[in-house]
Amino acid sequence: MQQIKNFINGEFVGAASGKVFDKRSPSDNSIIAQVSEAGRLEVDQAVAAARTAYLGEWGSYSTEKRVELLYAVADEITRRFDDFVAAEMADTGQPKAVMTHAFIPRGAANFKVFADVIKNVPSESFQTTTPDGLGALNYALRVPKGVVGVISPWNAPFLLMTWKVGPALACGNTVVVKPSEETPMTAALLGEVMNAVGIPKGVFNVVQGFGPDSTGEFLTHHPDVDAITFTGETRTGTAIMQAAAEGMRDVSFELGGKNAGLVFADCDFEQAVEGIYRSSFLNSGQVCLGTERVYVERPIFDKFVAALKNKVAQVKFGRPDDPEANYGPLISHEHQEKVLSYYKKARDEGATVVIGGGVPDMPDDLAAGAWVEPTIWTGLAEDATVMKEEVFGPCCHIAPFDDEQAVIRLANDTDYGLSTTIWTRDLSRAHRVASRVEVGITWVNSWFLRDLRTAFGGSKQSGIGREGGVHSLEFYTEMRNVCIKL
Ligand code: NAD
Ligand code: 6OD
Repeated sequence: MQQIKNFINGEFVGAASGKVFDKRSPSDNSIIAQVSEAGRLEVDQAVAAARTAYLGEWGSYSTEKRVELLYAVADEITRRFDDFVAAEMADTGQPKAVMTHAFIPRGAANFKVFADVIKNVPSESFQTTTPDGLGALNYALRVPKGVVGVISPWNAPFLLMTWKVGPALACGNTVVVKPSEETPMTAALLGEVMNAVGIPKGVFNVVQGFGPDSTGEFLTHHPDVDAITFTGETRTGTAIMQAAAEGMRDVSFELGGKNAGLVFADCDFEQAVEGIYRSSFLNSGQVCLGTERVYVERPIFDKFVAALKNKVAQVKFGRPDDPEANYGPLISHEHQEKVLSYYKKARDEGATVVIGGGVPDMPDDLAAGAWVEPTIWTGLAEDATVMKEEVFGPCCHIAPFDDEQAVIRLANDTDYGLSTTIWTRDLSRAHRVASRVEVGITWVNSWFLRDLRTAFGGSKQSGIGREGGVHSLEFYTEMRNVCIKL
């Protein structure tokens, strides 16, 4: 049985309490690892190690030296690509292709991109006039925040964790990472990578465990953590914000979504069907940027529903390494229960189930996994529960619309504001609609296409702040002004 430990001050350590928890396979519910649950003691040790490294060796490195090491981290991830792919497949149950083409390469890119950003950051300076006519020179020093707590979710664990660790380290901070209890493996592997390339002890630490009354809470309440970056549910964000208020720590939050896809009759039909299929069902619908509300212009509504149904009918459930399979389970039985309760609610509130709605028949060796059918609904009122709350599962509701103004109102009628996709060949319409949807990112005729130099984040209850490219510096550094009288 694989034993996964905490990574503190460059060493893999268990919990002094001896506490471990089981990590189960989403595909068949078998126990695939035992994970040491970090208690207050281990969190204290990790934060102390991070502080010492910040004030010591790491803090003394030049930007060039950090950049060189971050490139080495990216190269070592690439060298151990297969290990990362295998670990993430085991943790999430998602198909190998998703890992090899998207999630793991992004982990390496997250270090390179921010190494490049930090090399090219200019500093600002101002000449100020003074009554004696000699003037003063003001210039800005950009300094790291210190010890950053990174709390990450399970849906794209390595991508989302490194998306925070990369910029944090590039800016000269040290980190204590708390990955999701559902996906402990790739964070532990990253500890091996850090040691292999010579990242000083204490710069990167991992504490494994749960959220409330456990590791996550101990970390977010820790007084020696200077800033907290979090990706996860909006409700958890609220709890973490309360913790961060003690000591006035800064937060950066990437939270839930209830994203709309707007399909206009003038779209490239095949492209739109494929795009909505991916955005609603990739990773078994467990993508914050995914589309759970689809609005299709009335002249193509019936044809669109039939085409999307046809694509969904072709999914092949199976293990991540099954070359015939292209569709995985949900992360856990707990999440399966939640998604199935939304499926029931949709039926109770009058949905027409176009396809899916339940648990698929699986062969005996997979029957204990957390499987659910990808599901399409039509016919719900706009105030139905699944039109308002994030399901975070493989499902979407499709409704017809008649005009541009009306569909913009529908898209914006939500507490969330993460992403929108617009499918149209009319460029003027694309610009018009993109400027009016209240979200952090709008895709036109595409989805999940990311240039990591752009600002990423959510509006309304989908987040606080923006990360990406130079925007990450706003969170991972602070500016100090120096004024020199000339
Ligand atoms: P979650 O909020 O349940 O957990 C996320 C992390 O927070 C986990 O590591 C968990 O252990 C920890 N945690 C939970 N309660 C905590 C507490 N009180 N104090 C400290 N830590 C705590 O989210 P999840 O179920 O892992 O992920 C799914 C959610 O994440 C969805 O809502 C999804 O939309 C969101 N998400 C958002 C983005 C984005 O970029 N906006 C990206 C991915 C996922
Ligand atoms: O691409 C990213 O940087 C990012 N944060 C993606 C989020 C995916 C959500 O599931």
